[in-house]
Amino acid sequence: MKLARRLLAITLLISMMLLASCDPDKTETPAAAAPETGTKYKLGDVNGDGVINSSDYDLVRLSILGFESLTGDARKAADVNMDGVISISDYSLIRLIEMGKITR
Ligand SMILES: [Ca+2]
Ligand SMILES: [Ca+2]
Repeated sequence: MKLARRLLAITLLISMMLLASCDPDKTETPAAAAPETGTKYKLGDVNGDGVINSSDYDLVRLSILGFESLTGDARKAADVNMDGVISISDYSLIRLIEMGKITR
């Protein structure tokens, strides 16, 4: 069971790295800080800057990997499928929104 979890974590990490590496608009700018709580949020706009772009899915990726803690409106905005969990599904949805493949 432990091995299965490790394999799942490694697969998730590799998937996210592959998704990030195939984005032609990807810039090297670090993800912006998450917005403070109490403000109105927009699903997918994790950093609250009004647009959905690589900074938003970078925050979700860092959250999934445990390097970033999303709280308040940032957490609500990151939970795009609204299942109560920040997961690879939310990351994928934000990427698809950013690429214009789906609309909310
Ligand atoms: Ca944003
Ligand atoms: Ca979710």
